[in-house]
Amino acid sequence: MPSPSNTTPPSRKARGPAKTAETHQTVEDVRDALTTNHGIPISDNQNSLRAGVRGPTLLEDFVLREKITHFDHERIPERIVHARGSGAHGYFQVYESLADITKAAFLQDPKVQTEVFVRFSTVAGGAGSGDMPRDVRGFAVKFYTSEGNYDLVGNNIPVFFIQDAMKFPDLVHAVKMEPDRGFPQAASAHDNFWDFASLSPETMHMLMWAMSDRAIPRSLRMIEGFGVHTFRLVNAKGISRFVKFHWRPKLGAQSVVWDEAVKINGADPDFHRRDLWEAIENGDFPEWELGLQVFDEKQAARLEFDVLDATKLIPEEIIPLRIVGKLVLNRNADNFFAETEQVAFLPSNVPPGIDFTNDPLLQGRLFSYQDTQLSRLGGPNFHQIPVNAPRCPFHNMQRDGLRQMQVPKGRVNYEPNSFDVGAPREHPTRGFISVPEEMDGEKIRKRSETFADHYSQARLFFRSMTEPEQRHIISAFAFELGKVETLNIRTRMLGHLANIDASLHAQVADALGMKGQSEKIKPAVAPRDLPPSPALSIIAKAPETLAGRKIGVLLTEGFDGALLAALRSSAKTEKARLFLIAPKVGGVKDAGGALVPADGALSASASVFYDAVVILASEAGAADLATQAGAIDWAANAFAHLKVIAHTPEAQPLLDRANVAVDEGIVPLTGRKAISTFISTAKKGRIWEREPSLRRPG
Ligand code: HDE
Repeated sequence: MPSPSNTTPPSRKARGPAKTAETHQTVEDVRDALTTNHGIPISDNQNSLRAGVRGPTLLEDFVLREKITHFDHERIPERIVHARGSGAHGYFQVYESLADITKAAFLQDPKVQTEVFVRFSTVAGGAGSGDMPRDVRGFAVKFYTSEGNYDLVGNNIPVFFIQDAMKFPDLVHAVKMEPDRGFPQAASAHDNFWDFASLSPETMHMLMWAMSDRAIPRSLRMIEGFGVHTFRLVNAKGISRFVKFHWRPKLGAQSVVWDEAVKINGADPDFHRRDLWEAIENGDFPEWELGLQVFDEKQAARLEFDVLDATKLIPEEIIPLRIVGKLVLNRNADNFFAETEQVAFLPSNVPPGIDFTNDPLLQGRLFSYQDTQLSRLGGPNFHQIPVNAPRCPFHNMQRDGLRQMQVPKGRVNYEPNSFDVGAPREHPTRGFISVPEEMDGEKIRKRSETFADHYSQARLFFRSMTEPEQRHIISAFAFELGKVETLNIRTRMLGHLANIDASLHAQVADALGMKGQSEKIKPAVAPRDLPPSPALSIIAKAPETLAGRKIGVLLTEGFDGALLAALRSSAKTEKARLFLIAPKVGGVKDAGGALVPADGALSASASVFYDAVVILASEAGAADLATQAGAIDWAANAFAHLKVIAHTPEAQPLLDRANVAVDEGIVPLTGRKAISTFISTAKKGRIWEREPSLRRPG
């Protein structure tokens, strides 16, 4: 019998990995080596440890186990709402001291730039959903001020669906995928949502906004933002005033048309995220101005509505905006997960000088956001994650807990104490002091009667829109309700629309083929006719500009290089970006034989991505494109989406195949002034007059 020692293989000299066909990238200096999370250098990152080259993998392989275990836990719970988001860093700066209205340190000195992190989001879809559903956009700003973090967690719509936090879980359950079937994802066009909405008349005003172009923005750089609730500002004398916060994009607010949104979601689900990232990467830093509507108790009492009701707005025509500063986003996140995913916004984060009101929706939010981070970010120390940590010193007697990253020193973890003279203590004057407000009243579950008018501002909104915007609202209702299978829900919603506006109601009923079927809904308070607020329209106040916009230029073999050069220089002057598209990504040769590489192939560069398009085709090139369905769709979509189209006369066969009819927005590139005609037409935006001939609601 062999002795036991004979069964053990002779001890072997440790040796490096046996290199086979796979790629091994190595370093000379062990200090540069890949390591485990505990610092042990790794010799082979391609192969697990196995018993023989074709044998089973060994449990002993701590390198593999650590790598896979970490990977298995890479995802954290996504936000229950606003899961899909895009973020960036930047700064905020006031134009002048706001000491008259607030003592907040970051609003005192126009020389001070306060670091910010901003996260934009959709509400209903999961983290991996597309960027272009019909939905509200979140606009959350974290200001890292010298007196602690201030989080202004707003939306791109100035009102909200509900008036009381009690209803939020129901609202969110209703809009998200239906629980038995798991669809639809990121869409309000389904029975549960409209069932809830039609049974909650307080949603009516917000529904008008959600069905408007506001819910399908062209770019995150082109949305307005709103704090929604009424807040308070408090100055050094302790005088408190009410305030509504507004963000106004420097590029102007702009939206896409619905058919475009549907197609963008398929062609590039990251359309908004990419657009924001590319703009910042290219140095086109998006910018917003902060506007304040400041008013006192007396003015509040004179308003038509209760300022504590988040389903109401204050028209700018009644209390104008005071523009006080600018927000600039100038740096993309270094790491999406570490920053954009882990950022935690808390409406309860306010520095001295800013305070809350008794808006019952806001009051609920003050609890909810802190609470949700406990499960999302794994414990009470999420404020230590770099993107969440204040930039100013922070210290207190809170200790321990999951994910404690700090090592607090010393014996003292309580207060008051006599052991540590340097320990942090209260500051009676600079510390946060809530505005003293007298309270009386019964402890009661009841909504104030002053919240009960659910239709007048919905009507005001509809009547403040331009004709194209009204058409879009009608189409959106027709589309969404058209997807509702339960007849009762449709008839109930039509009943609400009748209370909002007779022509809106008639047109939606017609588009649904449901004339005469509306349920009669008795309003709690009869709707009133209020003066329209033109400031609520996007189209009426759209700036004539191509700044920050993208022009798609379709080139064919033998195109006119001089025209492209002229176009390039005009686009540069206008601060627009050109995107060159060719049948193949390798590019095409111009008439002079010079190769021009394309930015994208035609099949990957749908015309929905561009604000205006140009077709620089040679005769042979156009003849070829006119046989291709992809090219015909490209031109037909640009036309259907009301875009300005410039084209060389040679491109006519393609335009004919695409049924492009001549109007003000079709600019032939003939003669010396043609490029400037194209630019000045494209600056006006879409050709709204074209729309009625192309589609009707339904
Ligand atoms: Fe939110 N909301 N919300 N919300 N909300 C969240 O917080 C909540 C409301 C808004 O980019 C959650 O960290 C309640 C109004 C934005 O990270 C959660 C109520 C407005 C974001 C939450 C509201 C908002 C959120 C989910 C009714 C506009 C994304 C994850 C009382 C003024 C912030 C999280 C980001 C996120 C609760 C209503 C804006 C669950 C209970 C009104 C922009 O805490």
